[in-house]
Formats: sequence, structure tokens, C-alpha cells
Amino acid sequence: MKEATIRLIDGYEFISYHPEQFSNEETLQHSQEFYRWLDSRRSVRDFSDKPVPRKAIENILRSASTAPSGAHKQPWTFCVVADPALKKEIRMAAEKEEHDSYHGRMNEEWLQDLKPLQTDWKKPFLEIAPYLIVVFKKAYDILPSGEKRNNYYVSESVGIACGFLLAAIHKAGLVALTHTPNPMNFLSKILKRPANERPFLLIPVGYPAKETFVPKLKRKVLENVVEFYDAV
Ligand code: IYR
Repeated sequence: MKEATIRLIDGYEFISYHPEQFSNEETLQHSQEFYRWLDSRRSVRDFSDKPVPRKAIENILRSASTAPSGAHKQPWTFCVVADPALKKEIRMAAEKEEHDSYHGRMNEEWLQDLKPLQTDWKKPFLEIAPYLIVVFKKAYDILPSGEKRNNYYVSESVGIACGFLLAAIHKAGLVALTHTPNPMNFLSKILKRPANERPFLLIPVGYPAKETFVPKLKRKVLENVVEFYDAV
């Protein structure tokens, strides 16, 4: 490993960066292996109640918090809910909203689009999964003095952090669901979050149930999601 050196630029400390480098062949191999591994991740709705080590959750959240963010503000709070009474409260509130969504708030096209997933308003996984990670985005920061400070590209930043979070969960052999009860403001109330935080995603985490089935989905092929602009 090359030793890191410090350089002062306009009074700010920079550190030399030496990311791992591979041969072209190794680069190809690593990219393929990573794709295959990431492609094996699936959203899961059937959880086991088997306990998950708290330290694993802490490491997963450390990974999520390495995500790039606007002006490096890291505008996120991950609330980790393990208390059964709180999980029950969240389930009740989510199901109330979801019931109304499935019975009138979502239009026919939306309901048809969800048919292959076979979801409904009932969310038992919110009580079964050992942990609920409730992700909040921070529209702005509040300094200890009470002064407000701006955050930038907040949704982009928190979205990327959630991507890292899901990858870290997968790496640990755990499963998750990116759940979006709508509206989500009940989460701010139940978890008593400050005014600068808005709920972003509700992510139950745990081991999969003994028997877990997921929809047999096909992912779009590269040609349908990528446009290359090569020299002609
Ligand atoms: N929030 C509802 C509905 C739902 C919406 C989408 I878009 C999904 O991909 C899946 C579900 C629910 O969680 O059931």
C-alpha cells in the first residue's frame, strides 16, 4: 500500500488517493463478478424473525454513510427501529395509509402495474423483520446555535446512500424491502423527528423467511437502458 501524503491547497488539507488498480483482464473479471453478485439481490417481503447482530446493522449503516453527497453534507439520518411496540405502531399507521391507497388513492393503471408483485395494504413484515431502518433526508441542518445551514441535492444524495445501504445489506447475507408507504409523514410523528427531516424510505431488514418467493422478474437488457456515444 502506498503511503498517503497530505497537501495543503488554499489552506485546505488534501490527502493523496491510491485506489486499487487492476489489469484490464482483472478489471473485466471484477466488473463481471460484481454485476453477477448485485444481480442476485432481490426485494423481499417475507422475513424471518431470526435476530440480526446489532453490530452488523451498524456496519451496514457505516457503509451507507460513505455515499457521496452534495458538498459532503451527508444529509441523512437512519433511524433503526428494533422495539416491537414501535414496530407495531409503525405497521398500524402504514397499513392505515396503504389501505386508503389501495382503495382509491392509486389509479387503475398503478394497481395493474403492481399486480405482478401481488402486494396489498397488509404489511406484516413491518413487525416480523427484526429491524426497520427508517431513512430521513435532511432538507437543511440545524447548528447547535439554532442557525439553519443549507444542504444540496438532498434527494440525490440520500438516494445514493440508500443504494449503498441495500448493497451492504445484500453483502451481509440479509434481505430488505424498499418500502414507500404513502404519505409517510406518520414516520416523523412516531419517531419524533425534528422539522428539518423528511421521511424518505422505510426499509425492513432481516433474514429471509424459510420459504421465500419473489416475483419472477426480468431486468431490462443493456441495450434498453444504455446509449453509447462512441467516436465515429
Ligand atoms: N406503497 C405501496 C404500493 C407500492 C407501490 C409501488 I410503485 C411498488 O413498487 C410497490 C408497492 C406498497 O408498499 O404496497
